[in-house]
Amino acid sequence: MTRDRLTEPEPSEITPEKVYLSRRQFVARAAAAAGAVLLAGCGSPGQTGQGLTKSPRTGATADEAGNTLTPLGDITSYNNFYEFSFGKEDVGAAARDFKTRPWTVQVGGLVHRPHTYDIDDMLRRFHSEERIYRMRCVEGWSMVIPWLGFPLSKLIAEAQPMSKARYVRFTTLYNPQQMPGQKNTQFKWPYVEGLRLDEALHPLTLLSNGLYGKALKPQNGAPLRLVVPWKYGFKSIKSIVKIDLVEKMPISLWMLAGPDEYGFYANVNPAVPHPRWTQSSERRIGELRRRATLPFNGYGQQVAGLYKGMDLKKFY
Ligand SMILES: Nc1nc2c(c(=O)[nH]1)N[C@H]1C(S)=C(S)[C@@H](COP(=O)(O)O)O[C@H]1N2
Ligand SMILES: [Mo]
Repeated sequence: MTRDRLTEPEPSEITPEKVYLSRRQFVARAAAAAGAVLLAGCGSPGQTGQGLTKSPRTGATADEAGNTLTPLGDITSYNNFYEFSFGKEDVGAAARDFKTRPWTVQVGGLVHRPHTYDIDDMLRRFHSEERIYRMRCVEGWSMVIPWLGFPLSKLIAEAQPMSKARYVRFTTLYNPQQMPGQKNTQFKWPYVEGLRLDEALHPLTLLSNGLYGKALKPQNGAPLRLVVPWKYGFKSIKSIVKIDLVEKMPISLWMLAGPDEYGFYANVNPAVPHPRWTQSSERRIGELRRRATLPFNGYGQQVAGLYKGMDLKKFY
């Protein structure tokens, strides 16, 4: 299973050409991947620890469509979090000492009741539930993750949006001291993402603080990250400090980094290839053969109505 990770596109293929990786980073990543091969086969699926494939919270082992949960160890050791590292298998170690307390989340912009929440007050106020979602990265790999979280709509309702508010803008912590990747000036930090207000209010849209029944690890976006399961993974912004209701479409970090490659909507769409690779199939982490990618990542019944009348090829 670890072995086919070697066939993933290299970061140099994934990131826009503009922000091409240094050879040193590439070599370090290849070495880490080669070392990991030796560990393949360790751990017993469905049991404890790294191989865990059963939610301790609900006992669930699969999503509503029968897709088995990705083992905990894979979810926590194969990450995209450029603030820490471009190498997926290095993020966990690089983020290990990331300070997630004290932490505040500022909710503001075009709202009648702006509020800065202490993260623990927020989590006491909005109770977390388990939601098993498929996550499809724009790079062509996917996982099935038992998140803990609460609907973003509850937080937005409490803020009372003004009628002018049309979009929601999310911002990750900016702290180059703690997040060394932010010293790379080829990206415009902090990481920013956005949703249309109706997307943000959709019942599937989650603010997550945990997975597999436990608090998020830093590499997965602790202490609070967004999860939008019908969009490519990059929309699911990590380690959020600010949520603003705004009038105009927010410009995300990825729209700035690769305007021809990463759009605002980023709905999973097998019919629209990335300019440099297909989106018609994906590799589920833990499986050898690729599987077909589904429109809206399989959540079309719930979300397709949000895009009625829009040309989904144009609005990537
Ligand atoms: N702040 C921030 N959020 C981020 C990213 C990032 O680099 N920085 N990477 C995104 C991408 S490309 C993906 S696929 C998912 C990965 O989430 P995971 O590591 O928890 O699986 O996080 C998204 N959120
Ligand atoms: Mo991604």
